[in-house]
Formats: sequence, structure tokens, C-alpha cells
Amino acid sequence: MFLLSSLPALLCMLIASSSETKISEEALKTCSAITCAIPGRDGRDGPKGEKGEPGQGLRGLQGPPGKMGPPGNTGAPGTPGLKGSKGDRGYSSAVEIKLANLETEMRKLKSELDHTKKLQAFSLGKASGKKFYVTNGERMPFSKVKALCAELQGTVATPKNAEENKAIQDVASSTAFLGITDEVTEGQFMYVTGGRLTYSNWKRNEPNNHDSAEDCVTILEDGLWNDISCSASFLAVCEFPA
Ligand code: FUC
Ligand code: CA
Repeated sequence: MFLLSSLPALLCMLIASSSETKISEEALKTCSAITCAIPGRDGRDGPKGEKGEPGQGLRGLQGPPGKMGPPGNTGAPGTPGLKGSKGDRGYSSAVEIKLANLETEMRKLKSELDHTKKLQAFSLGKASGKKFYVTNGERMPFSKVKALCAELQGTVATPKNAEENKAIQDVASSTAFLGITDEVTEGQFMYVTGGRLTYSNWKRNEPNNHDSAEDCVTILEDGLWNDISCSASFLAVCEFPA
């Protein structure tokens, strides 16, 4: 009696439990015909479990490298590098060749000028480190003498001591103008290049400002000085620096 009545229920339970989550329609048909205990719906998901221990299985092989990432931002400039070694001379440009030729030519001209100056100094009896005096042998008023000497980049001969006075006397074959006047203040002789006299070699009773018209100075053949009219004509002697 027990076996007969309990068998369908047992079957029903077995069928119903054969599917874990869903009860098959077959089971429901069977169950509807008999007294059957059907399981309730599944409960809600429980909370997430803690992370498990790493697995014991073999690790897979390393995969291929990933794609290259985008380029990064430009970095700050680095410190300057060391100075490089000197380069070779390279080829001269046409301009450099011309410059080199000009420099060679200039050296030659300088050397020739040096030689010419030595010859000139010798011919003029010019001593080393001493001023020298040159005349063209012409007579002219004082204003013309000044202009001529300036044109030659010199000044009118002006003795500052006995030695220079003698040198001018030797160059001058006749009375010559000196670079001295009292044109600014009567009786106060000055160098035309500026400044009061520091040396004089006046002839006796000179300067006398004869006829109140003598503002210029001449060196006579004996080397003595006489004041004279600037508009009279006398030898032009120019002076050049040592
Ligand atoms: C003397 C000089 C004058 C002028 C006259 C002829 O009186 O002082 O400068 O030479 O002679
Ligand atoms: Ca005089």
C-alpha cells in the first residue's frame, strides 16, 4: 500500500529535481496528476564572494607586445654641447683670393714707401727723430706760404731751439718767413700753430714794428730774426714732423 501510493510522488520529485533552475513541462504534467511538492523560486543572488587564491594551473605564454602608444610631449631643451674642433681651411672664395692679393700688394707698397722715405731723408740731410724742412725756392707773401705748407700737410718752418733754427737757416738760401706773427696782439709774437714763443733769435733792435706795419717774422741769412710786413714776399720753407 505504501509503495503504490508513494511511487508517483517519488517519480515526480526525481523528475522535478532533474532540472535545477527550471521545472520541465513534463514534470509539471506528471505532478498535476499526483500530489507533488514543487520547489520554490530561486532566492536572490548572495553578496559577491572574496577574491579567490591564484590558480595552480600553468601560466599561459606571454602575448605579443601591444600597439605603440601616442608620442609624448616635447621635452625641455638640453644643456649645450661642447665646442667642436676647428674645421679645415676650406676653399677660398674669389673675394678672399682678391683680398690676399691686395694684402700682398700692400706689404710690397709699404716696403717701397719705407725705402723712398729713407732716400728722401738722406737727400734732405734729415736726422732720425728730428723735424725736417723743405723749400721750393720760391718767394711769396706770408698767406701764400701758409697755404702752400698746409697743402703739403706741413706747417710754416718754426724753430723752437737753436738747433732747429740752424737747420732752417741751412735749408733757406735767402731770407725766409717763419711761422710766427703778432697779428692778434701787437708786440705779442705767437706761433701760428698756437702758443707764446718759447725760443727767439732776434737781430739787435728787432722786433721794431717798422712803420707800424710788421706783424710777420723772417729768418735772415745769418740766422737772426727780423719782424717784417706779412704782404712782402720771402722764401717759403715748410716744416714736417719727425
Ligand atoms: C729795419 C727792419 C725793418 C725793415 C727795414 C728796411 O728797420 O727792422 O723790418 O727791414 O729795416
Ligand atoms: Ca723789423
